[in-house]
Amino acid sequence: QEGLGRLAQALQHGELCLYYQPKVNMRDGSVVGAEALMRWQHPEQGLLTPAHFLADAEGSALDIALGEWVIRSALAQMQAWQAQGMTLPVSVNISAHHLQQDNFAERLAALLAEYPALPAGMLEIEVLESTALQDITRVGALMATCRELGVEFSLDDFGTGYSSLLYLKRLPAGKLKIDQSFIRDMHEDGDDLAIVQGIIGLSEAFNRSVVAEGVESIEHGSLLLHIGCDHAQGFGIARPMPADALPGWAQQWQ
Ligand code: G
Ligand code: G
Ligand code: NA
Repeated sequence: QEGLGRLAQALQHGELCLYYQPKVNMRDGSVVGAEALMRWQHPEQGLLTPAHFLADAEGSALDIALGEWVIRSALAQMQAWQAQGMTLPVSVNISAHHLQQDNFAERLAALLAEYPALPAGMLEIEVLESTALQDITRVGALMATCRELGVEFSLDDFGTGYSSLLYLKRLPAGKLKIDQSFIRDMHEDGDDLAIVQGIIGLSEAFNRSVVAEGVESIEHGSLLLHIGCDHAQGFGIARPMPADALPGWAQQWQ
């Protein structure tokens, strides 16, 4: 497949990079982390987001190579930031296909070992609730193994999957990310607000932390604080940005 070959070449030629979108604690103003988001600096088409190229790779060997590149790049970036005096946990998006490889935990341990000065607890893996997570018992055991290495998990787009509550019950992920579709209109749509409040209540009952995605406005932020969700990510706080821009952004945000 031509698209896949070109994407593999992009990986080899260093055309891929990670953008970072900050996550903040709105209550005390601190920057609590950043999500790494893949970009392709395409020589003809300019900067491409994953929607334009990542679907082709799903479920392929390239999917795994890309995921390992993302983990290694995020670890290297955290180390570089740390050398500049900024300690910032980073979350990466890992596909269900990659996560379910038999040697995932061993490979992750090997990647972490390349960066011995970084506490493993600074890396977080975002997992989509997806039908592609076939064997939930096995995925739960895998998460437990990775957590022993210190790596945290979050359930991404929480509430949009087919079996969110089952995932919540069975998967030892420390964080829930409330999907942006529920945040967008929650100040006008009582159903959305009820769902957001419900997810916050579930997170408390299950002793997980919660992050709101898609926080675009002051109204979103103040309503979330009012109903007990302090952590947020969204265009209203910052758009995804190149790694070099983040230390400067964090300084002026404080
Ligand atoms: O970056 P953007 O806002 O366009 O991201 C679109 C979607 O692509 C996000 O929902 C995210 O989950 C996914 N995505 C971004 N970066 C990566 C990545 O490195 N790996 C995988 N598997 N998905 C990613
Ligand atoms: O689901 P996930 O966490 O991977 O979502 C990341 C995607 O959401 C990226 O494509 C990012 O650019 C996008 N995103 C982040 N914040 C906002 C926002 O406030 N509004 C909208 N519409 N998209 C956002
Ligand atoms: Na994500």
